Amino acid sequence: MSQFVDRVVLHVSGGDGGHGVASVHREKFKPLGGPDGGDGGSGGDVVLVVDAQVTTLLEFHRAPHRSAQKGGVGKGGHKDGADGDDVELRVPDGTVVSTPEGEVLADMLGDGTRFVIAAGGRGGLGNASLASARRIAPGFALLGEPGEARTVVLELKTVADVALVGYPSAGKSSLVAAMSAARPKIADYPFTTLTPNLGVVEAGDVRFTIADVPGLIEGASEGRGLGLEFLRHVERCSVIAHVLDTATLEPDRDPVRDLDVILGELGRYEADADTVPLSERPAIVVLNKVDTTDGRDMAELVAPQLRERGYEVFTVSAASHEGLRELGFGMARYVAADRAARARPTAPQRLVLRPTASDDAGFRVTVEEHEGRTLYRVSGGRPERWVRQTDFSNDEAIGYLADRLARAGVEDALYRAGALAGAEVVIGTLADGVIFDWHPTVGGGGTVAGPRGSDVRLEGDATRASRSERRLEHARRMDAKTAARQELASERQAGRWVAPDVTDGTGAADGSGAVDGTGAADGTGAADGAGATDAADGTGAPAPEQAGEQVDRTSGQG
Ligand SMILES: Nc1nc2c(ncn2[C@@H]2O[C@H](COP(=O)(O)OP(=O)(O)OP(=O)(O)O)[C@@H](O)[C@H]2O)c(=O)[nH]1
Ligand SMILES: [Mg+2]
Repeated sequence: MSQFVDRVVLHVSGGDGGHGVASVHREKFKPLGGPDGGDGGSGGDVVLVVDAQVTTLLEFHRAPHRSAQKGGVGKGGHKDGADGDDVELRVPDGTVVSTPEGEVLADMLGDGTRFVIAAGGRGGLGNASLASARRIAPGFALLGEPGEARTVVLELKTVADVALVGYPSAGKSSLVAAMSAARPKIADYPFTTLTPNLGVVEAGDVRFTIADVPGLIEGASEGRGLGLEFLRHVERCSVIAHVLDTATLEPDRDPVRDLDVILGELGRYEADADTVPLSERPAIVVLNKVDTTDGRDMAELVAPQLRERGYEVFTVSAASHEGLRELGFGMARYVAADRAARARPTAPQRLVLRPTASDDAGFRVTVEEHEGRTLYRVSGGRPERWVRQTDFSNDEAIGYLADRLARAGVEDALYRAGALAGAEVVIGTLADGVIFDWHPTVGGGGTVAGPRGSDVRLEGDATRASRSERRLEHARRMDAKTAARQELASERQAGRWVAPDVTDGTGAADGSGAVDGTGAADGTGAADGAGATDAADGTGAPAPEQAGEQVDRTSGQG
């Protein structure tokens, strides 16, 4: 217990989602039994849980990297991958979770309070789940998403029920040592204690924690000595115990004057706005070192004055243990009263962090210059997620991505931003996004296929075109596509769009370069998918409206 760790930087990552699988049901006399590829399981979450038995953050200091289990890969025969197990990290009551920049994410109070700190990735859908009237037997599956990774700061604020404050060498650490099992450093020079020492005290049936705060001196609020910084450790204490040295040899000090100096400094400490200022907190006085003759005389002299000022006074000796039993029971009374009054949440609070929820619905297109080229960047929760879910070694999967983007209005937005056929479009960040040469569904910036607007439901057509409209639309699309393809071919011949790793722009499977760098695309899903699609009726002849060529991958990372 000697090491007091009240602030740790923790690196957490949720488990990656398992990949979905593309598979086709096989049975005797029924060679094309339909898609039966299962979904990948979700990755496990990393969850913080308040545990009243835990009193320090020491464990995380020793092992600051924690991650949850991956989701299992889907299998044929409609078998879904298993979900990854969550990882529960036990933290003390009163742990405050914040970002490295200082933004508070959660204030964890109450035994059992839970907080999802890094969500696991969703599993990818298997081809059975992707099948629809439009796409009867998909020859692809979606990749699992990588788990969320983040760095947070854990800080312990409710470290002590009782805060021992006072001048250096008043005997605060000696009292912690005498009353609890903790063994802090004790010495007869000032500022022996540099960080608070925490100890657990049991008095009757009350169990509470006491902490000494590094010694305070006059001017601490202006930074003298160790300053007031350490008072944040006792910001939430139930009672302050002023430890006064009755046997000090310094000429200008006596217990009453010491108390006034400390009260003055506490009054200048600004605690959290929602807590009672430290100077107005219940307080008791502990007159220490009465084992010495001078000390006892001094204690007898000042005790009445202090009682007159309304303090409950305990005369003790950390050295001889005199009065410590009474002091323990006295402290327990204050702690119990405060606990009852505060009505600490007995039921655990439920805290769930969904950091991406707010921007999940929309997306933005921005135009940027990068190394002399114009880039159109699409950023937004959904488009970026769809890219992560795409197996770029499978053209049908790329076509599905293109459909999703078009239906969400990304094409519209690109037109509005001024993009023309062949423009470079990046989805996500340059570092781990994917760069496409853009080939719109409809060329020339004229009418745009599909419903406009950003509120379009992704699956299922919100507005149903009539049959003839749709036929017309299809013809128009095919014309536009042919035109775009010809344009592309001539550009390729002119040598403008040749990427080093792609030769013909359709079948090449680099599988890694085009996918983000998080390791989600390890190729397992893709491999399963490729093996199982041999018999799929959809591979050779994708439905015309699938438009697998719309998004034409030419290069990997920018
Ligand atoms: N005689 C006597 N000496 C004591 C008693 N309590 C503490 N001391 C001595 O006082 C000195 C300071 O004790 P600490 O417990 O280190 O004091 P502290 O308040 O923690 O001091 P800082 O950590 O410097 O703020 C040590 O030499 C202790 O042995 C006591 O009850 N009687
Ligand atoms: Mg000390």
